[in-house]
Formats: sequence, structure tokens, C-alpha cells
Amino acid sequence: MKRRTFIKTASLAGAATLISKDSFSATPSELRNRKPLGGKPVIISTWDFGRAVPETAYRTLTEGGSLLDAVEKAVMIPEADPKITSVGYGGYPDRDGKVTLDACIMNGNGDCGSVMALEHIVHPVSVARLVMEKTQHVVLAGDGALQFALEHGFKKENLLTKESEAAYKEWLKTSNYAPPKADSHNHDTIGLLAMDGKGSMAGACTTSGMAWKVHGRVGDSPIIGAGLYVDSDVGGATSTGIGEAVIKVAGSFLIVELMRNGTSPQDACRIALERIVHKQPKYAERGDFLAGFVALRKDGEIGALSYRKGLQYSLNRGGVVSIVDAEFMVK
Ligand code: SD4
Repeated sequence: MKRRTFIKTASLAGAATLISKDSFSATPSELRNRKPLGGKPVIISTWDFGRAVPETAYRTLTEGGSLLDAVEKAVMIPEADPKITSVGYGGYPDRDGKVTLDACIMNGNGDCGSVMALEHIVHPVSVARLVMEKTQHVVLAGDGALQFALEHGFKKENLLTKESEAAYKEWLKTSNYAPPKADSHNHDTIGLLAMDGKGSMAGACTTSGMAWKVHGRVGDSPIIGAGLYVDSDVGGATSTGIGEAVIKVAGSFLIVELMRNGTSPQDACRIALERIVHKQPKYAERGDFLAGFVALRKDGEIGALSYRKGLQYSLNRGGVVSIVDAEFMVK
């Protein structure tokens, strides 16, 4: 079989289709269990934001950059892309027409920084990194975060594109708040985890959050432990989907702690999603509820699971990139 055209449908109920766009044909479970190749880096991120994302993170590491450089540079790609309506520049605004961005960054020693509801800055992840490196704090929010960014040389920009403004005007006709369905056409938040060849890790997560949200709403993505958590002793996890649901179970922290206690990354993702719908059955009742996690354990084993079908993840294992449909829990 030609690797480029390899498409395999897993036969297990609820299992997903693997799309291997490159030279890496394996089932999701084979991918999950593959160990780090000769001590080479492993990168995993939510959705398919293009090959440049996992390639950039990998190249940064192999060219001697730090883990923080790797995760920051990789997620800056969708942040700057005006066509991506769920991250950074071009992201859909809130119900007042304002684009407010959430982002965080964390390394495996527990150093972390975060910005919440930040306006006018194309690269919130870079501001989050500066919060971590230049202040005694972890989180800056709203106007204070903007002031901090401007003081550190970031340029104030209009993040609304012609297209996102047109979408907002269309939405205003009904002003009906319904979080957009998360699927591969509505590319969602990027959460990215990177491990170097020695098992040290870092992660970043960045988003424009839910379109048409209440002004000032902050999702899971910039909340350490909800949208992202990394511990080089164990591994990391990051999330996408309805942030409120993920916050309620401290999803990423939960997954890392489960892995610490011996649960596999895939089972840890499943337990976190089960926890959400066990505690809050209303989410399971919603036909379009989507939350998903990706996880990376120190030995290179990965997990990736969404509540409903639709999540993809990007993987770069030892320099080989694959874009994979994640397994899901319910049809
Ligand atoms: C949020 N989790 O703000 C993010 C956005 C997202 O599907 O991933 N939406 O809730």
C-alpha cells in the first residue's frame, strides 16, 4: 500500500479513522504505544493546523532551541494566520465585536505564564511567556495584560479581519449564542506538547475562545491545570472544546495525575471525559458537545480522545509527521 494514500478504518466500535498523510502508517493504538525513537523529540497538538506546526516545534528542538522556544514558535503559526477563526489574528470576536485572546505556556518544572482576555496582540503566547519570565506572577488579564504587552514592545493591532467582521455582522442578525460546533472545519484551539529526546517537556495553548462569548469570558485554555498542564516527571496534557466543561474537572491536571499513578495516557483522557459527563450530564445530553484531550507521557506514549467524533491531532515523532483522527467516545 502506498503510504501517502494510506487510510485505514479501525474496526472497533467508536474507534476512529486514521489518516496518515505521510510516511507513518499505523493504527492509533500502534502510534500510541510507540516509544521515542532513539531519544528523539515527540510533539503532539490538537487539530490539524498544517504540517508546519509540528515541523517547526521539532526543528526548533533539533537545531538547539529550548522546549519553550519550540512550543511558542509552533503555536505562533496559527496565531498569525488570518484564515484560522479560532486562534489569534482573525479569530471570531465576542458578542460585543471584540477579539479577546487566551493563552498560556508551561515547562515541565512548573514554570508557567498566562494571559486572559487579551485584546489587540497577535501573539498572546509570547506575552504569556514574558509574564512567566519577567514577572513574579502567573496570570495577567484584560487591560493589565495589554498594558504589560505594550510596555514590552508588542504592537497594538486590529485583530478583526474583513472576514471575521462579516461573520460577526451575520451573527448579529440573530445574536443567538450557541458555541460553534467544534470539528475539523472549525479548527479550534491549539494545545501543543513537546518532549525533547531526554524526556523534558513543555506545552502551550492559545485560542480566541468561543465565538460570540460574553465579553470578558475566559475559557479553559489559559488556565493552568485546565487547558494545559505539564510535568516532566510524568507528562503533559492539553484540551480543546467547550472550556467550561474542562475547567469544571481541571481536565489537564487530572490527566497528568492519572498518568502519574500508572494510568495510560489514553485511559487518562477517557477518565477525564467520563468525569465531565458524570458530574455534568447536561453535556452528554447536548448533541453537539465536544471536548477532547491530547496527552504525552514521559516515555513517549500518547493519548488522544474526544467526546464526539471530529477531533484530529498532529504528531511529530522523531521527525515523522502524521495527522490522525482521534478516537472518540460516543457517536
Ligand atoms: C475555550 N477550549 O475557550 C476553548 C475553545 C475551544 O472548541 O477549544 N473551542 O473554551
